[in-house]
Amino acid sequence: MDDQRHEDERFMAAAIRLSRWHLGATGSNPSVGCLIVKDGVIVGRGVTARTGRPHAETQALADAGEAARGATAYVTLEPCSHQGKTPPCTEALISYGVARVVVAATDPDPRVSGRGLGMLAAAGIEVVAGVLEAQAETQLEAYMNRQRRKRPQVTLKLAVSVDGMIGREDGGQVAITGREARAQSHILRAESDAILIGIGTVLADDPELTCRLPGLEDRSPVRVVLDRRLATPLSSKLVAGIREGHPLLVAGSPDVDGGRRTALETAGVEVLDITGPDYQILLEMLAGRGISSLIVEGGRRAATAFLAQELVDRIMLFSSDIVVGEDGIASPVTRDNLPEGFKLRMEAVFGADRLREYIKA
Ligand code: AOF
Ligand code: ZN
Repeated sequence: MDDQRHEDERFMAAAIRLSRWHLGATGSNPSVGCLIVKDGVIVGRGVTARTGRPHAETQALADAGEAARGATAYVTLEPCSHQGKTPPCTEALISYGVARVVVAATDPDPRVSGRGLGMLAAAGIEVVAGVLEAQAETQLEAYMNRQRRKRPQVTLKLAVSVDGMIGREDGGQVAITGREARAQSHILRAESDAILIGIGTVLADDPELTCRLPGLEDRSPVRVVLDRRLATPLSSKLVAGIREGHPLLVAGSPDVDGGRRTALETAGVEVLDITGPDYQILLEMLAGRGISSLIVEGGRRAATAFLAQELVDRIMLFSSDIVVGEDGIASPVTRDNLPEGFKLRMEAVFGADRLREYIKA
């Protein structure tokens, strides 16, 4: 590999690492990373701001200031060419006098797609596209998925005991994984836009579904409950969390008695009308609100429904050495019983537990 290509890949890898910083925290916008490099030295850095603006490039350029003149900009996603809520990043790159722009992935957003690269080239800037494209696509996969398929990327998260169980029939909470694995699942929450469970799990476990890692509480996902009869208790921790700033959506039937609906709405719940258990429609509604990534976190019914409707794109399977025994609830997925078409992408150890990530080919 020639020296230039090698240097481009090295800085792009750093830009991709930087882009992870705001994953799941930029609203409908992807979390993009940008580095401005001059004579082999990073002179400016930026990552898409929380809630989505300003974009990565304008922040990196402001950080570099005059040093951006004649420099190379490394951007994980094609710079935008549209006049959105902020002026296009291509214009900023041109006016700061950047000499080269190296891009990893092109932007499927129809307002941008290819036009960003074209505008830069037309201004006499050397444009190199496709550097570490596959890695950037993986980093941006939730956003790419929403743009291309008009629905969020769905991750099924399961914690499975050594005897293949995810809980106990009597409803008591069973700690299947340990502290380290739980912390990792909270990182997953921080990096996701939304998290979903069924009403059965609400009633059995009264979960919060927030990210409770110190300092990351405000990275909690939007919480969604599948609750046909609108039975989510007003006294639940989910409802209490609304006052702490964690939105709660309840997807239920429009036929339910209006009193229930009003009570939930008064408590700050947003009720989504879904007429049946067709979750493709629900996913489209979530995508329409800018949600690109969704974790399905329980229980067995919700997991089974999403699997049966072939709406799962990724499985995060935590496994432990705990034995649940006789009255256990069997997991719809185990290492030896994967749904068709899933392939292992990553395997890691967290304390005494193991995480395997499977992705649909
Ligand atoms: C960039 N740099 O850091 C990001 C980009 O609503 P707007 O105006 O903020 O535009 C959203 C679109 O901007 C989004 O769909 C995607 O095409 C692009 N995101 N572009 O140049 C960034 N986050
Ligand atoms: Zn932009």
